[in-house]
Amino acid sequence: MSDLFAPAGPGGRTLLGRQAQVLLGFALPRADCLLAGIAQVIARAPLRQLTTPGGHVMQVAMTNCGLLGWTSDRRGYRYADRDPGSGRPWPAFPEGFLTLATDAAAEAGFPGYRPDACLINRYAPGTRLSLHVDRDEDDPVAPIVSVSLGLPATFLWGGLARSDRTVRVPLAHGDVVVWGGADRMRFHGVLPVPPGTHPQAGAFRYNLTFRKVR
Ligand code: MD3
Ligand code: FE
Repeated sequence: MSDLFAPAGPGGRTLLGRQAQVLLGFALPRADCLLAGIAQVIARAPLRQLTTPGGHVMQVAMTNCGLLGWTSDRRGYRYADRDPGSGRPWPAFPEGFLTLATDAAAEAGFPGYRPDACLINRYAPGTRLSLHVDRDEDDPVAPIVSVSLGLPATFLWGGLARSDRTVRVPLAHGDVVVWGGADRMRFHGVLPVPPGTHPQAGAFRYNLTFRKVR
């Protein structure tokens, strides 16, 4: 309990819950490779601001790679094996994506992780992601691995109910968050990204979330 939220340097980790932790700087040595992979995916499956079932246009621009991709429109949220924008299958995981996800999951206590989807989120300054739970995946305890790249941001880490108090967690370029098990269904979100430019990513924050959907 006393080590929850304890500060740690690069190569260290912050425990957010029993089965949720930040691996500080874990992706830093692979960040350039990951950004190159993101550019490859975006070239074939362009980023889009999706519409929610309620008719709102999401601020975050999204695309996917892997066998399945998360998507949304007036009919609902779902995973699809094709990009609704083009009708083509999502691009495969670029070089380095799968090993980063499996290495991070193993480091956080989830050996043998085999994600089948990777959602790519792009945030311009001012963009936020409101408090939500990811519940469109079949397995409610399989971990999600999140990789932050580019501009820094502050995450909100909540509880199992929307009204539970939230903790603010700063995340920087190269930080990786892994959360599964009992912590998988917690509410979370991202505060508006502050203005800035990043040497490798320009005026954007990118986030990869690897998921095991099926
Ligand atoms: C809560 N993405 O795509 S990753 C999503 O940064 C999504 O783009 C967010 O939620 C993003 O569904 C956040 C999930 C996450 C990662 C780290 C956290 C939630 C967190 C750290 C602390 C609290
Ligand atoms: Fe989420």
